[in-house]
Amino acid sequence: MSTNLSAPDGNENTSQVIRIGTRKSQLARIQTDSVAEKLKQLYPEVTFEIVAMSTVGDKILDKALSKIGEKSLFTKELENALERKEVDLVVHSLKDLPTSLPPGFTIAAVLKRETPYDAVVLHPKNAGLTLDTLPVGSMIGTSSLRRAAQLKRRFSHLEFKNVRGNLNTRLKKLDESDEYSAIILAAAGLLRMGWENRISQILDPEDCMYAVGQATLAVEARAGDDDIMEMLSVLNDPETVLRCIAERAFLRHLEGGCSVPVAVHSEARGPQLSLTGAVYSLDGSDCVKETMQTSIDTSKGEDEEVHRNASHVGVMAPGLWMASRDAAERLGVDLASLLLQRGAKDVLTLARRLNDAR
Ligand code: DPM
Repeated sequence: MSTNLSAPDGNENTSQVIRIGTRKSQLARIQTDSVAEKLKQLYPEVTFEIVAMSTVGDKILDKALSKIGEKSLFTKELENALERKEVDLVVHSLKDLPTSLPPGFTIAAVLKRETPYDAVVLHPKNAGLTLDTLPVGSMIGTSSLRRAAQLKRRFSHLEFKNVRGNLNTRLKKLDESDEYSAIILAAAGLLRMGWENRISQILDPEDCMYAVGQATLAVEARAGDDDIMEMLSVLNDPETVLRCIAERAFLRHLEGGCSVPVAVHSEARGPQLSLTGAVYSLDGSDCVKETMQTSIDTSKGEDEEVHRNASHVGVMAPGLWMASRDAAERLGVDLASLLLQRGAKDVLTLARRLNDAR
């Protein structure tokens, strides 16, 4: 007779408990809940618990993101909790995850990307207007150097000013004062919050390209945790994985980060992955922008065992063909090299120096 492993309450399937770490903001909670829901449906026998914590990025609200100078602003406390095994996985916005993760951590899932574009949220008194038709000198709130640079280039009649805080705080600052005529936010965040009625305009990539990894949820885990990695790998969306590997490789090779104005646009059309990348001077007057393509295969591929733990810019996606993951990474590196050849280095160096001096 086999040993009786059942719990004292007689429940045979003594439940495995998986703890999911999240930041405390409402957006972070919504994002984490959506991933937890998916996992519960896929693994009904497992109990998932959510553990919320504050991060440096949530606590320092009086400084522009690009000035705090800490890369892992929103991720460090969560990674500490992962390391101490207080949590087993952490849900992030991929765009907040540095392109080089600390050793021992990995991105074990990249979920299907939502609308990647930025959106304009108007002060209610400006209802009906667009960035084009706002009066000369209108103040636009954003602390993203990427958004400010591109929009200054395209809408020279507007002024720009930092706005920090979580989404709730920003909308409040917009609505309850006369400081800003409008603020710019990622459409994805607004949609997840259920605030689509506040979106008055979605910015076209011609006017404003998005940030690396924008509108994409990622799940971080301990690199050696094979069971968790296996569990999470089914969440991967092949097209998003390859686009984001290319985008992250581009940013890493440029030595970008959130303190420089770098923007991307990527598309997977059948066997073709295309990536457009650009760097801007802070005032938008200089721009180096190029597009490159590569061939990929987004069908799920069973690679050899040796490739299962291969990481591409921090992303592990064992169910996807290694050749495609390599090609996506090379695309990002090649595009960054091309931009650097065309003068991106000087543009970035100056932007960094000016931003540090502000
Ligand atoms: C990063 C930036 C911003 C966030 C910089 C950028 C926006 C900062 C600002 C790296 N992280 O985009 O150029 O507007 O002052 C952030 C948001 C989301 C993830 C909110 C937003 C939600 C959307 C998503 C903050 N991180 O961008 O409006 O999952 O991409």
